[in-house]
Amino acid sequence: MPGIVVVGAQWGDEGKGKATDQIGEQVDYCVRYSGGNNAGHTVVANGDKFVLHLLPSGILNKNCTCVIGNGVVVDLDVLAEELDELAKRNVHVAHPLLSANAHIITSYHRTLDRVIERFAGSRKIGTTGRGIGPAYSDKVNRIGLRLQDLLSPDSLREKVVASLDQKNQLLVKIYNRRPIEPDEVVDELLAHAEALRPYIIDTGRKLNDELDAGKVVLFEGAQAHHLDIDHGTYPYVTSSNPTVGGALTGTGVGPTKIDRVIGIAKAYTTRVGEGPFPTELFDADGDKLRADGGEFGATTGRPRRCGWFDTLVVEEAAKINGFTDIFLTKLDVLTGWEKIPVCTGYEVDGERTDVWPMTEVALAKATPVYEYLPGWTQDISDVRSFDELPATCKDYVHFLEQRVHCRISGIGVGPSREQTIIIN
Ligand code: 2SA
Ligand code: GDP
Ligand code: MG
Repeated sequence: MPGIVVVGAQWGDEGKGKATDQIGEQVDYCVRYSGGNNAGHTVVANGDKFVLHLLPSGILNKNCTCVIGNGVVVDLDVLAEELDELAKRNVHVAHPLLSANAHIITSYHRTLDRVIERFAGSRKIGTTGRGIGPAYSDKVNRIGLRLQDLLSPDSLREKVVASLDQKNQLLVKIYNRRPIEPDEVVDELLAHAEALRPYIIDTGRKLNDELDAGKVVLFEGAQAHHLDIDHGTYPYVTSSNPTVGGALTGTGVGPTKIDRVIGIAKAYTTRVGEGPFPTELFDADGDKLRADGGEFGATTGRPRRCGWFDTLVVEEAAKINGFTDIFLTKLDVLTGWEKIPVCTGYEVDGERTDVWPMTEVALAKATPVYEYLPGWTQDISDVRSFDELPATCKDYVHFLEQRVHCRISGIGVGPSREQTIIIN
């Protein structure tokens, strides 16, 4: 089993960190392929909680080499801080290998992200403010800085000057901010250069060589299908490709090396930031899901919007990414509801549909159609085999499986590594 991809099936925070950490025990490499430190991936290992933003979630597994692929945008301060934080907690990990082609998030990207959001008013996206969008914009505009530029200070300086030329005009004339001094930025970046030099490599070549030698590589998605710049609820999306294609372009590995694509889906739905969310609850039920599930942003601490499981959301993700199987997480959070609503269709302009709408206008009008499944009261957090789950809980899992047309191969019944049911 050479290449395994983990992809979020909803709007993020499905529990990808926990799944990646767990699979990380059995793989040789764990690679981040998209996004940056906008991600908040939680791993609970031996009772200790770690929230990883930029470091791959396999980092806590001693035998797993971690890689930050070319599709990632890297904030150098955050990389150093995350490694320091682990060391302070007496967790000594190997430094990840870094793609020479990965782009850099600078202080001006962070500034622009926050200023643009502030000026956007009602059209804001609800970004994490980590500079993600501006860094990817520079990449696409071909004025980005890459990790390899840290190895050539003169060329780095030229690129910073060129990039700031446009941005300073915007900051001063439109946003009424002070211009940014190129030398300050160059100094900030070069302060990291010597420490990073040994780890900046051609990760595409390395991963392919290792895959050819029979090693197993796990590609860890960040964010999720419906936050994808191409397939998500545009414009309320992140600026990269969390979907399965991003695992290829974001690392330099071909599709023939991938033989498993695991979708991670929460047993209900959450979203953080702006954008459409048909099953969102605005009442006490939503507050209860948020409280029971601890639904607060792992990076920003923002309360997450909560709602019922939406089969159209997950079926679409399963189809477009070609999920081989799904891990259903946080099923324990649903314990205690007498009836659990599941959205199995939308009404749009009086017409029923059971597939994801094509246009944002149709999605904005979609009202969910629910089926109601009986709940269960038994605490399932200590259950470790599917057969031991309450009958109504098993029925809930089977119902979702049928509606999303994909096998559920694992169930999360708590945040710890061992609180998992594997279904063979
Ligand atoms: P950005 O910062 O440009 O990527 O924001 C664009 C949209 O993408 C959403 N986004 C996320 N959604 C869920 N979880 C994310 N990570 C953190 C977490 C979020 C947090 O694990 O909880 O702490 O707030 C994440 N990262 C980006 C974002 O909300 C925008 O809707
Ligand atoms: P990610 O971004 O997809 O890695 O998810 P986050 O870490 O942002 O959010 C998932 C949250 O749910 C974290 O606090 C996890 O510790 C927790 N979690 C993951 N799986 C389960 C589960 O099966 N049950 C419960 N109760 N919590 C879980
Ligand atoms: Mg998260």
